[in-house]
Amino acid sequence: MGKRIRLVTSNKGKYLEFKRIGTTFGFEIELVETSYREIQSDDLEEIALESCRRLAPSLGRGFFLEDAALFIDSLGGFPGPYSSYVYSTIGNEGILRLLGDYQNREARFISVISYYDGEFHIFKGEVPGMISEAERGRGGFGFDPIFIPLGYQRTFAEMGTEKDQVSHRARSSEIFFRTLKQGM
Ligand code: ITT
Repeated sequence: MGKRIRLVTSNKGKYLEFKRIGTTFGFEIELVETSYREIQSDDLEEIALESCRRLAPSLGRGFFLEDAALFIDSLGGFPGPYSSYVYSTIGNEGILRLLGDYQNREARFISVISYYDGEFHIFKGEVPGMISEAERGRGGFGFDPIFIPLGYQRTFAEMGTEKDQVSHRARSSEIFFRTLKQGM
């Protein structure tokens, strides 16, 4: 069995992805469901770091959390740090409607992991791509049915576990787990 490390999230889809990716690096991810208040900021790193700081006194060493967001170029980076709120209000359908028939459908997903081991560490991953014309696929979660990573034809929701090789989370996780393995 791998080394156990705790992840704080309320998002089951996110947990399942970290669990799968963690396994490939020899880590066992344990889910911690505890509520905390996120600060508002344009800066994902600041949000992730501050959330981690708030949880550190009660959770102690050896946990991480992640703040992820979708940035759409034609919408000036919207929904960005408001991704969670936008997803739960207007959802994928609302995003497609907002984009209408804009020619430029470029977008990116960013993942920022914040880890506490007595000190605070940040690991960032990004994947460029496009917003699809319609929702496609049943896998994944959140905005997965409308995001096509650069170099692919399928949405994240159509890719299944192949998403683990190319996503923003795959990229932030890779640096994170490699660094952890080296003993920081
Ligand atoms: P926690 O903060 O509790 O971890 P959350 O769902 O609020 O859960 P984020 O703030 O990181 O997580 O995510 C913001 C929104 O972006 C949220 O609606 C997610 O569903 C969505 N999202 C994050 N990562 C995603 C991914 O890999 N694919 C599709 N949507 C994603």
